[in-house]
Amino acid sequence: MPIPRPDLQGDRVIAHVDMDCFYVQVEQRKQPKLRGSPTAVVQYNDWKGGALIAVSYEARKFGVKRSMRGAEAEMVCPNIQLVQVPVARGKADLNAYRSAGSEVVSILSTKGRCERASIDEVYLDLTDAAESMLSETPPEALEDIDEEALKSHVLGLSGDEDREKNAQRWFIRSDAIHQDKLLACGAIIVAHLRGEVLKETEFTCSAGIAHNKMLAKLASGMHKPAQQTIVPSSAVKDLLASLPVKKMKQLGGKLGSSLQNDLGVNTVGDLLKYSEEKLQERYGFNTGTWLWNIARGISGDEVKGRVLTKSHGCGKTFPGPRALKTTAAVESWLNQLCEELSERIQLDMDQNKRVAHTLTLHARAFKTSDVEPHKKFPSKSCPLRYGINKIQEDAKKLFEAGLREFLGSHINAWRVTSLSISAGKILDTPRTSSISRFFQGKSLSSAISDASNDDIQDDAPSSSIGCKENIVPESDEDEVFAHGKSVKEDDAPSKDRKIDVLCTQSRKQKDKGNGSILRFFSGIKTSAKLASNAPSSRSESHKVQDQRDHQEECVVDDHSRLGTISNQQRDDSWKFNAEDIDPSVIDELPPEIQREVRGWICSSKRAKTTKQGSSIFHYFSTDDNA
Ligand code: DCP
Repeated sequence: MPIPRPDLQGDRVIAHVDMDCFYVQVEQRKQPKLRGSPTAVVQYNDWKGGALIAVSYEARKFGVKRSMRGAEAEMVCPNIQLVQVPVARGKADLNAYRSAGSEVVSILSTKGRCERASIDEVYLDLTDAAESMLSETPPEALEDIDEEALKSHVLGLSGDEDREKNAQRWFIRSDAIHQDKLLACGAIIVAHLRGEVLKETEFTCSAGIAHNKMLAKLASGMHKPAQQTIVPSSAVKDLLASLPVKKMKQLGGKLGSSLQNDLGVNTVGDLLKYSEEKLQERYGFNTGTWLWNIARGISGDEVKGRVLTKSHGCGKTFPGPRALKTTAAVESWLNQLCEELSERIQLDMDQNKRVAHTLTLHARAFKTSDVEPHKKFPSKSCPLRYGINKIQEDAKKLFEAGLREFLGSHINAWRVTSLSISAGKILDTPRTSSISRFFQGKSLSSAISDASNDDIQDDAPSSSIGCKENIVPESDEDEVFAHGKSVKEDDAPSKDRKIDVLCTQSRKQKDKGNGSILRFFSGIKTSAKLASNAPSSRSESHKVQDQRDHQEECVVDDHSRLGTISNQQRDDSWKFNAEDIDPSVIDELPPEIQREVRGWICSSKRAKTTKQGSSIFHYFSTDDNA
C-alpha cells in the first residue's frame, strides 16, 4: 500500500539516473564491433531464438521491442545482432551486468546520497552539492556551462527549435526563483556525472532532475538515450495533467484500474478533482492521502543511502512444455538456484560484511485440471541459514509448504512455470561499535534460526520473474522473522546484547579469579577456533558431529565469522547485574571500548534491569556447552 510522505523539503534536488539499454551496452563494451549497429540481448532459449531482454536504440528504430523473440526481431530488422546472455547452471548469469552497474554506482555516488534502485538505476540526493554550487559558483556567473547541461530538456519551456537557447537562458536567469536555481545547479552536476560515467565506463545514461524522487523518475525516461530532463515546479501541473495513471509507479495494478474504472480517472491530473477526504473514503486514509499528494507532484520519499542491493534473487522460468511436473525436477532446479544464491550472499558477506536474514521462495504454477484456475502459488519465507546444503534444504521445505497450500484438498497434477529464490533483509553485521571493531577478526556473530516448518511464513505476492535484478526495496513494513516470531528491523541485535557479552566475560573473569580480560579474550580466540573440535570431555561421535555442524553452520574467513546458534543455545538465558561488573576489568579494555561500555553500564544501572543472554555470549563462551 502506498505510504504518503509529505514533501517537507520543497528545495531538494533529486536526480534519477537510468542506464540506456543497459545489457546491450555491457555487451557492446565487451565486443566494440557491435557499437552503432542494431543489437539485442537475448535470454538463452532455443524457442524462436530466445526472448529479447534488452534492445539497442538503433534496433528500436526498426521496431524491435523487448517483447519479441529473436526470430521476430530478425524479421523486422534483418541486420540485428543478437547476443546471448551468459549462461551458468543452465540459467542466465547476470554477474557481468551486476558489476557493470556497480562501476556506475561508484562514480555517481561521489556527489551526494545515492540509492541503488535496480541493476541499472540510481537516485541521487544532490541538495547539498547544489546548494554549495549555488553559493560559490551560481550558474549565472559561469562563463561556460557544461554543454551537456545546456542540452537538458527543461519541461515547461516552449518550442523544440530553440530548445538549447531556451535552456541556456533558463540556466543563467538571474531572476529565477531559488528552487529553479537549485535545479539548474543539480542539472550541471548531473551532466558532469554522466560525462564521468561515459569516460570511465563507456556507458551512456539518461537522467531526470526534480525536487523529489517521483518526479525525477518520471523525467529520466522522457528523453533517452544519453539525455537529461529537468522538472521545474512550474511544470509539474502540466506534466501530470497528461500522464496516464498506469504510468505512475504503484498505479500500474489494481489501484490504477480502480481509478480508471470506478472514478473515471485516466491521467494523474484527473485526480485533482477529488478532495483528500473523498479519496480517503474510497481508498483508505493512507492511500487516499498518497493519491491526493501525487496529483500535486508531492512526495517526500527520501533517497536512502544505499549503494548495495537490498536483496539477492535468482529465478528461472519454465515456459510451455518445459514446465516442471515432479518434485524431483523442482528440487534439481532449486538446488542450482540455491547454489548461486549461496555464492552471492557469501560474496556479499565477504566483501561488504552483510548478512541476509530471510529466504523466500516464489513460484508460478498451475493445476492440470480446471479446479481453482486463478489460485496462485503462495510465496513462502523462512529465516535464512548460511551454507549451500541448508539453503537447498530450506528452499525445498518452502516449496513443499507452498505446494501443499496451492493444491489444498485437491489431489491434482501440477506444473511449475517459474521458480525463484531470494535472500532478503540484508543487514550490516554490527561492526559500527567499538566493541565490534575490537572483536573484529576474532568473531562476528549473527543469530540465524533453523528453518523448521514452523518458521515458514507466507510472503508477499510473487513479483514477475525476469532477468532484471531485483534491487527494489521491499515494503517498509517488512519484518524480520527470527526465532519463529516476527520482529521489526529495529529490534535487531542491540546494545543490550553487547552488554551481555561483556558482563558475561566479566562474571567469568571473577569466577576464574583475577585474570586479565585481554587474556580472556585471547582465550576466546582459541576457543572459537577450537569450536570445530569437540571439547575433550565429549564423545568422539559428538566431535565429528560438532565438526560437521560447524562446517555447515559457520562460514569463516580470515576476517569474519558467521555463527549459527542452535535452538538449545538460544533458549539458554543468562541474567546479570550491572553492579557485578568489576571496574578493574573494564580498565583493561582499549579506551574507546571503555567509554562505550561505561555508557551501557550507566544506562543499565539507571534502568535497574536485567538482560537476557546473548548469542554473542554463547559464541565467545569458553563453556563446553556453548
Ligand atoms: N531487463 C530484463 N528483463 C526485463 C527488463 C529488463 O532482463 N523484463 C534487464 C535488461 C535491461 C536492464 O534490465 O538492459 C535494464 O532494464 P531497463 O528497463 O532499464 O531497460 P534498458 O536499460 O534495457 O533500456 P532503457 O534505455 O529503455 O532503460
